[in-house]
Amino acid sequence: MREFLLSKQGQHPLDKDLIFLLEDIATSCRVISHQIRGGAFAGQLGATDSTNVQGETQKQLDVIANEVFVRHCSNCNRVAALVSEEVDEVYWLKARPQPGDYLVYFDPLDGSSNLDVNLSVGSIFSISQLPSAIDASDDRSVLLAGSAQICAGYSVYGPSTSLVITTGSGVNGFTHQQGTGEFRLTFPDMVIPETTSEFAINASRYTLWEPPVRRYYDECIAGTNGPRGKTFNMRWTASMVAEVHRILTRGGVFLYPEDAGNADAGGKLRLMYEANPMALIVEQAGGAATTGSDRILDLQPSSHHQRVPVILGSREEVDVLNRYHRDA
Ligand code: P6P
Repeated sequence: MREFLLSKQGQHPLDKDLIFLLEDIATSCRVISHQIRGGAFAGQLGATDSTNVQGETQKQLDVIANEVFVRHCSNCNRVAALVSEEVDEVYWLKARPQPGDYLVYFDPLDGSSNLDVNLSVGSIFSISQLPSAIDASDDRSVLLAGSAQICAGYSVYGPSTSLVITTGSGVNGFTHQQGTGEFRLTFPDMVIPETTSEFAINASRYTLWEPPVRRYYDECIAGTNGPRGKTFNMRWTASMVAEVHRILTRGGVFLYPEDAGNADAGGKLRLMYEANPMALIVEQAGGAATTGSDRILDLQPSSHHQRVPVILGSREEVDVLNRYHRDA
């Protein structure tokens, strides 16, 4: 991966410190992948007796994955702060952060409810830079809009371990080669098809949805005799990373809308370390990412664990959903 990142020195020069940080993140993903694949032997597939800031019971591997990210991201002396799904407070690494220092936001193990049933899970990360010198104790400094991200990526721990990254000039996919331990470029310049016939939503929440989402879903399942005039397929893997990777690979649209069950919390998915990185990746691959009314990357965060509605994927379908929200 390093040779690939260095090769981009021409068109879009990457700071050497950013390359080192990305290598540390890639190492985190390799270590987490190894821990997961050995989880059953180490009796680590189960839950702890603690809950995270999200109010979710933490899996042992959630805690381990968080520790791995913290340990490796702390290597770089340009990392000023870490924001983790698994930790309530902002983790400041420097007493006097400097302009240009990195802010790293991550969900160390997304979809961990899939672990004990051996389904795909992943890690999601986002990197921004401090715009100005600040007092380390000022947590508001990490509340940057998604459009400020300089890098975003995720790793899928599935049949193979993939690492997908954007640094603002397209999206590239790497696969972990077990023999050498390298992440080798296997999916250069990933592009999301403009149209799709595949949608992903947790349909068990149908009665909770707002009208525009029900309208979209009803029309998809109405098939060729319905208003869309074509049949759709549905997928739901309860792992955002796996859904996004499928969409990057063959197209599709993913929805986790605000509904009557999560409206008080603002939605289900978290803005800083789920929606923002995935929105940057999807847009860089030619897709779109909105809340139904706003472009996700334009949102000004109000807290570092803020939740938002998420609709992302093939541009044509996201446009249909935006229109239905406007009509409503
Ligand atoms: P549900 C995993 O917990 C997650 O945050 C996303 O990765 C995933 O898309 C969603 O929640 C699954 O939600 O309603 O299926 O439990």
